[in-house]
Amino acid sequence: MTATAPDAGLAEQFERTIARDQRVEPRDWMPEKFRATVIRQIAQHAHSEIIGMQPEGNWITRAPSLRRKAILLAKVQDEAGHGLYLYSACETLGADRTDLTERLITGRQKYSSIFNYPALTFADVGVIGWLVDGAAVCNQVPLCRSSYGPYARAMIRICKEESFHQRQGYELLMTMMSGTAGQRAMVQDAVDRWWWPVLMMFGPPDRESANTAQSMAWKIKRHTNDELRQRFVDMTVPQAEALGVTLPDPDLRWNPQRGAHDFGEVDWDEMKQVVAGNGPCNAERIAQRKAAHDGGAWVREAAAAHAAKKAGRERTVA
Ligand code: FAQ
Repeated sequence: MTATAPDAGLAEQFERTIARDQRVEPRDWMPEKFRATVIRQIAQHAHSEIIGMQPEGNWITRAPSLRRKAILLAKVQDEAGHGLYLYSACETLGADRTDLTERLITGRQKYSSIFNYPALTFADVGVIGWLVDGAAVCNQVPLCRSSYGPYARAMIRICKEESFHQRQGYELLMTMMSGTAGQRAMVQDAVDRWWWPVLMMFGPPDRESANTAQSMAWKIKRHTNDELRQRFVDMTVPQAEALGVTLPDPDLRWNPQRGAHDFGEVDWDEMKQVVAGNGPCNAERIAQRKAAHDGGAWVREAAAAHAAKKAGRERTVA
């Protein structure tokens, strides 16, 4: 592993790598704070993918057709893959996966606030694809240029899949919007419930973001939270118009001077409450994750016993 006490040469080399827009790789020396920041961000991201399976996963058995069920099953499975991929990226920094899971289920590490809201109707499945995956893509495409190599490379594949998810959500909503008045109302209701929580996915406003300045200086993050939130709003308004839904913000309008949309203030108190564990579904999400983890203990034990036996056999042969 890497040295903890740098000589000046190692620290300079790290700074040069960042300044030249090159990637920091697992074996390179890095400041401990850089390592801790990247672990924190990737772990939170991994946990979000895993917990994020729950709101939509609840609809797999209730999907309205076999086609929709197959699509949803594949999407939720993709999220599991993203989580595992990201836990692996964390392990390249010396983090331990069991420890990360412990931190998640004991509330010591965060996951995205968005997954603490319930998916009440099948229109929510479409809106999660369109808006939640849409926000994820907007936030994560710049992370393909993140300065930590394994994270940046993981993001390339993840973004391709998330963008596919976004389009499947939009297609589902298009279908519902060309259906009955009841279906159209269901889509509008889902948009009304998800719009503001989706804007919270980009993090607190820049003036309150504890980590942005350092993460930008280290090029872990490439844009601030507010920049990406603005980009998402600008990208989504024409999509909402094409779909025929109204975004629930009376202050939302094009500002020709800024060349961007003005929009209303997010309820930051609500976000703080949800991040602190007091959202509508926090307890349920963690309880379900913990039950799955406990239920899988025998599989992990069996896999470890098998690996030990196999290694023993290989040693005997050698
Ligand atoms: N929820 O100083 P900042 C997805 C925390 S994946 C909860 O601004 P930073 C795929 C933050 O961690 C969605 N906590 O932090 C999918 C920090 O905590 P700490 C996840 C939040 O890191 C789709 C504190 O607040 N995506 O959707 C939230 O510079 C559909 C101060 O904040 C990623 O993780 C929040 N919304 O910026 C799956 C992308 N916002 O530890 C299933 C990668 C902030 O200092 C279905 N992550 N916090 O106490 C990032 O880009 C960044 O980490 C941000 C936060 C932008 C999320």
